[in-house]
Amino acid sequence: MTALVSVIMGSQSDWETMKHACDSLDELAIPYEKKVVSAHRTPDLMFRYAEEARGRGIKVIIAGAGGAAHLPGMVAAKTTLPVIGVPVQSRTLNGLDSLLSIVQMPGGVPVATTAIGKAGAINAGLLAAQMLSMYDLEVAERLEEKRKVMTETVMESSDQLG
Ligand code: RP5
Repeated sequence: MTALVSVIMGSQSDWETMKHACDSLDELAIPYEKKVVSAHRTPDLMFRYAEEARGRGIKVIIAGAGGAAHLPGMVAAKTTLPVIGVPVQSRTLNGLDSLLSIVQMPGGVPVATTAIGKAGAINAGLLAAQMLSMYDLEVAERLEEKRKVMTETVMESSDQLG
């Protein structure tokens, strides 16, 4: 099945975080591709990848990076597809460096930035699905169902407080 979402990350070490974005997409049966593309170590590949993504049928790009996290912003500079940036939690600065690197884009080149780490990666997958759901009613239905289950789970946990 042709991938609709691209999940890219600056390093293999980001996978521990970015796999949660893939889990969200798997749960909603959305076809995606995943790849390591580094802004600093493979800049030419990054530009080519961003330039060709729309032509290959990709609708949304999720880009995760940590530290000097230039990947989401530089990919956004080379495509008009929506880009969701996930700040990976760095060891030295806890991900605040990643967050600030990704979130402070100049006017004209947007990146939708999520929370740092696992929650951000989960939400990046969900947000990509919600974008697709504007034109795909089956995805919209799956999202509604997922919300319903989440609500029921919270209600049940509340009942068990004693
Ligand atoms: C960034 O540098 C990556 O996104 C990663 O979060 C960070 C560290 O990369 P490694 O040194 O672990 O490969 O480009």
